[in-house]
Amino acid sequence: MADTRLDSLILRLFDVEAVKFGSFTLKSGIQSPVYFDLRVMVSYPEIMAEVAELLWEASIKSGADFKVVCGVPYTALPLATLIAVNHKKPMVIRRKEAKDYGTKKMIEGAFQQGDYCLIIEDVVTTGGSVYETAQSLEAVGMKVRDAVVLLDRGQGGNGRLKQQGINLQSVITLPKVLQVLNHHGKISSSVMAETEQFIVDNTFTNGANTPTQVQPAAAKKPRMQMTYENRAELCQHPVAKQLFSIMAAKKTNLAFSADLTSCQKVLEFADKVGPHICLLKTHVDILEDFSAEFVSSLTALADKHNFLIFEDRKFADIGNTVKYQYGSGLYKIADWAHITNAHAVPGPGVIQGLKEVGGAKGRACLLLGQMSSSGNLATGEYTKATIKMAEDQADFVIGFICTSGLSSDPRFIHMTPGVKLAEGTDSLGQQYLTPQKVIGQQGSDIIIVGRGIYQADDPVEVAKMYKEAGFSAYMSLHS
Ligand code: 5BU
Repeated sequence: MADTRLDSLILRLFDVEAVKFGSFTLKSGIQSPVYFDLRVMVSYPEIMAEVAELLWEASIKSGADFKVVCGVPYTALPLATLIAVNHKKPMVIRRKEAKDYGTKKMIEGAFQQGDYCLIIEDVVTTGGSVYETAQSLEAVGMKVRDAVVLLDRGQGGNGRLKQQGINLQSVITLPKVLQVLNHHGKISSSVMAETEQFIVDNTFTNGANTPTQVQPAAAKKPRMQMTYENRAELCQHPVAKQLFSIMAAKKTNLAFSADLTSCQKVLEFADKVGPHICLLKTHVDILEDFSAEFVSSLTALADKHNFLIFEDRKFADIGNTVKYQYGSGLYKIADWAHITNAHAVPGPGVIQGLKEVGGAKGRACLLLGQMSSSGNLATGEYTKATIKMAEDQADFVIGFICTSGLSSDPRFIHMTPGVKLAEGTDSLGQQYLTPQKVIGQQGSDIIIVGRGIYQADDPVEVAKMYKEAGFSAYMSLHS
């Protein structure tokens, strides 16, 4: 009987696209073949009612004893409300807004010190949101020992919460969802197998191997809600620290990609747009007249306008070779570029090789976690492995080239190329997103703009527009 109820709920959730299969980037940056978006439930009263009832029954069956209920904001708020009203249990509301920290009460509602509170959640992956909610409740004097969730993704959240003294009861599990959908012909056996493998590969154990693990204790807020000033303070690498400080001081997250073929042109643009950028990106191997004088002039302009220089070299060879490519030859990149970047494809040796040359000179490196061009292969497992590689050598790797936020660690800086004021493509596979989308929605920190600026009729005016668009997207995350 119970199974029939669960089966029909799972099928309904699939019908209303609360569960989807494909390729999705999770909050942690991990690519997942399955995604739950239970927010849509609010549009289906019968689903809401059934979910609330099943949550209630699961909590009672587990023997949870509590006086108050609290939903993890936002999706579980209406569920907690239904439970509170239907079963005459008082509810409290936890505020989520970062700006309210310290100034307003984090928990609204009437309760007694020592009251036990049941936490209600829609989906648990790592257990992080439930734990945060428990901390807020405990901070005001309530006690938490039980939580109930509609869906446990089975990636270790349960175990982690247990370690924190919280019993998590779930109504459905991901294997159950897969089994029901496969049984009813909604997903193929290969999708089912792929998703099962994903769960096995992405189970969060006692801390190892997850991008969220490196988040320092000092980082109380999500990365995107932290100011550049806060992040500069947290960074240990001097280049990362300096970059965040420049972004804060100049109020800009714009990097200019100076993809011009004459030194004179690059220097002219650097001088003109310099006041509006935090970083200037070069491809020195496209310059027809590269010289040591060019390097000293560019460095002088970087000092004059307070921006850093990033040579977009994309190293991709074995450690021993990249050492020479970085430090020797015509360009001697390590001598002048504050930042360079590398593909993760050769393995960690590429970073070690670069570090041998650049480490002593105080240089920093970004890894290419994702690319902007259509059909590129830097996705899924590759991106995940790249994040891990960055975490393992965070003394030299300060962040990523990416199209979306990859790490929750606020010390990692995320830079995104493929940016224009309007979305679109070029004829060779480049894909453009807007500053608002990149910073405001995708979780990146810096927009990299080339043709959008240097091909404009008035590059300086347009650079200001990009600066304004990028910075207001950042500010919108703080207001
Ligand atoms: P555009 O003119 O704004 O399209 O130039 C984008 C720049 O960023 C250009 O120098 C590229 O080499 C660079 N780039 C990119 O576009 N996409 C990527 O994934 C990476 C670098 Br990595």
